Amino acid sequence: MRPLVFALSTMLVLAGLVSACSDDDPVASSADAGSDGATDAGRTTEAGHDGHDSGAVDPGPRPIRCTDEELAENDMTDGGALVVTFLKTANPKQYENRCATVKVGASVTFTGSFTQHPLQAAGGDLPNPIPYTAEDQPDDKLVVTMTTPGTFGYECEFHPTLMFGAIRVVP
Ligand SMILES: [Cu+2]
Repeated sequence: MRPLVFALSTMLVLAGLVSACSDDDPVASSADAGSDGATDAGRTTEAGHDGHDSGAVDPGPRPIRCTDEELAENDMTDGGALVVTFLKTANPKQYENRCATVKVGASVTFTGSFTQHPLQAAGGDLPNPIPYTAEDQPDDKLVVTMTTPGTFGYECEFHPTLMFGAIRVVP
């Protein structure tokens, strides 16, 4: 008999915990909304989270998604022309030559379908010379002249987790 009572009371306690938890959130958030102090505290906490609720909060500077090694591996500082290629079809595929180093004054050619894969700046130094480009270009080529030193990230607007790179520009 005692084990049964124990089991029943355990279930009741667990059920109470579950319902208490599910009840807590709405109560807490409406309390937050009604109190300036609590709302401010909530915002401070949100700002400390990376990614969570970032839609409403400025996430701050974004990191470059090329390592120093990757940038150095594709070294075009001898004057070679950097061509970054991507597909003309909708299929998301990583940029080729996605990480590279060039000299100030170098022209970088992005080539592929910009309507299928809109190009946009993504992280690194500012201002980023890589312009937002969502329309197809003559010969599918966009030429960007790198006029200032820095490391400049870019990505596909539609597939930012699959298509991304960076160009380091050295004096
Ligand atoms: Cu894409």
